[in-house]
Amino acid sequence: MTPAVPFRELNLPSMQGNSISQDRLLARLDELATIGPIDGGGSCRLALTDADRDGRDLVVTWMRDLGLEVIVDGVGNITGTWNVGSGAPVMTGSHIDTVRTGGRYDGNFGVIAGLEVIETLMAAGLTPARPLAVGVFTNEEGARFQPDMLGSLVYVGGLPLESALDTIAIDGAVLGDELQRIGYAGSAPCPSAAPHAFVELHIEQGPRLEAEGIQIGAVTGVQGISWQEVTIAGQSNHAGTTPMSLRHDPAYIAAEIAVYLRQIAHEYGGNQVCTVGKIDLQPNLINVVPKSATLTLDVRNTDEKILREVESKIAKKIAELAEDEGVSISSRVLARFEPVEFDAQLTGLIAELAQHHNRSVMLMPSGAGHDAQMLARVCPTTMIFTPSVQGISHNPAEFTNADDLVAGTNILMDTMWALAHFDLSPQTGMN
Ligand code: HGY
Ligand code: MN
Ligand code: MN
Repeated sequence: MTPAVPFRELNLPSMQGNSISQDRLLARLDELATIGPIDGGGSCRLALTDADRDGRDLVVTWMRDLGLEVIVDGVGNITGTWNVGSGAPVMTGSHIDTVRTGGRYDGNFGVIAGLEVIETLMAAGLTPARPLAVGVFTNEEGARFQPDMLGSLVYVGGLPLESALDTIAIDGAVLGDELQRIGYAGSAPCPSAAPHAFVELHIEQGPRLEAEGIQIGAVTGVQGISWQEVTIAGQSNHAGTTPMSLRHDPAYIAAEIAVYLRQIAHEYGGNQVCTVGKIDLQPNLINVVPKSATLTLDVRNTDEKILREVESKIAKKIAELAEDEGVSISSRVLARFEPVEFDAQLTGLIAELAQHHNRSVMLMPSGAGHDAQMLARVCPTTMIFTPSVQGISHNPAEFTNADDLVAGTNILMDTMWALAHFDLSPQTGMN
């Protein structure tokens, strides 16, 4: 895989002795982590909550302090652009919304690293031939509103703005109302103009880099994701008087579904993962056989054909369980994205630059969803991963060593510079 960018001919910022500032990078990560703080040093900034608003306000302040042009689009995506050079911008960025038990690096690192790259280049007096942009995408996590990557999906025209604004949160709020309430119902049009290229820097959020002793992941793509909500309706009854033979117990079926998901993941092995992350029982009381159970299924695989096979086996199993127990089942799709392949030449460039920075590197797919998988629909896109200690993420204990954060950010800086100075021929798909 030979990168299309002969970066050794380009006087990269690192070749001129420039490095990003570790202190500034860590200080911003620490400051953002103080917004929506939770025990263990992580954050809870569910999309479009007051904490998300406060995080947005802080990032917009940093952007304005850098003199970037800040625009907000109709679904609340924020873009800070250093308007230099000419043509479509080279873009980076990520998200600052978190799951309820978020760590301080997931998403935040990609946004803050993008600002750090720009600040370093400005301080060095290096002006790129293209504008550089940093995106902060709305509701990447999909924890409050589904689907995940909703903001970047609208950004690239994959979801009409009107549908996005009508989305109902798990707490009943309406997305458009929440955008208005927090002051981020922007006027910039959706979808947005396609960037020249998009590179997202993110923690791996898994154990592979650390386990293999590798310092950088050059990401080849993102696995397919299937999210659904299953509602099981049974017969609420007295826990003490109702014989087992007469029960129609939704909690029992929910548990059987969770056990089956574990079994089928083991049966397929490989990249197959299945998760029941949320179960809601009603009336949720110790001495009442539940009336209903509502659970979420998160099923992923790098192979679309296998993913479909697993989905249909799960659907068949759920129907059999419901029949045996005499309960009724309804389900709705919360998210469904096929696996995405990133631009092989850009991923090759990441691998080359990692080696140039004396960092060990391996090509790997992403187990987690990312905004990059949406930007890949409109421009050449790739990702850079840095290791997660013990592979922990979506957990306040999430941690990445400072030297890995710095190396990843320096590689992002060189990557953005290279892409701003080397227009690939049309056949390579670069615009
Ligand atoms: O669920 C995911 O993979 C991402 O964190 N939204
Ligand atoms: Mn993320
Ligand atoms: Mn996440």
